[in-house]
Amino acid sequence: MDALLVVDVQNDFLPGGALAVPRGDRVIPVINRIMPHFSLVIATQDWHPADHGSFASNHSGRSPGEVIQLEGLQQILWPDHCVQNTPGASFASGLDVAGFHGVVRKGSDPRVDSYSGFFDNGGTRATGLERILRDRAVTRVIVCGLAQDYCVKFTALDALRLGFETVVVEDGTLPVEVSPGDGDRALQEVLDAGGTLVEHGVW
Ligand code: VGL
Ligand code: ZN
Repeated sequence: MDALLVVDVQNDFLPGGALAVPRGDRVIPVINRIMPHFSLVIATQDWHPADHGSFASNHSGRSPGEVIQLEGLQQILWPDHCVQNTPGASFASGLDVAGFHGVVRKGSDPRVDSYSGFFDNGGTRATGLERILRDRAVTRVIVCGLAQDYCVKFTALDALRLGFETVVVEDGTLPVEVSPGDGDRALQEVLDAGGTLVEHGVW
C-alpha cells in the first residue's frame, strides 16, 4: 500500500509568503496531477503558535538565519510563518485539498521545531502520521511538497528510518536554500539513506 505525503504546501512557503520557497507555486499542478493516483493522501501542515521558539521575532536582538540553541537543539531562526489560523498557514489556493484523506499538523509546541511530518526535531514526540500509515498497512511513501531542504528532507529521512520504502518526487518539491546547494544536498542525503527519486511523469 502506497501513501502520498504532501508536505507543507501552505501560503507562507509560496512566492509572496513569509518564508517563500522560490517558484514554490510550481509544485502545485504537479501534486494535483499525481494525487488521484493514490488511495491514501496525507498532507502535513506547519502550524505554529505566535510565540514559537523558531521565530527570530521571539528572541530579542536575533534575526532570521541566525542559529541558536533551543531547549538543547540547534535551531535556525525563521521569519514568523504558518501561524495557526492565519492565511499564511492555509493550504495553497489551487491545491486540490479535496483530494486529501487526512491532515497532520506539526510545530505546535513553542519549545521545539518540527520539520519532519513524523516527529519533532528532538525525535521524541510523534505527530500521529506513523500511526495513520501503519493502520492502513502502508509500506511505501511518496513524498512531495515544501521545502525540499527542510520538511520534505526530514520527513523522507524519518520515513526511511521507520522502514518505509521512500520515494521523493523530484519535480514535486523545491528548496528554500538558506545556503545555495541545500536542495541538491537534501536530495543526496535521502538517496544516501536508501530513498529513491522519481519524476511525477511515472504516474
Ligand atoms: C519549513 C522551515 C521552517 C518547511 C517549516 O516546511 O520546510 N521550513 N518551518
Ligand atoms: Zn515552521
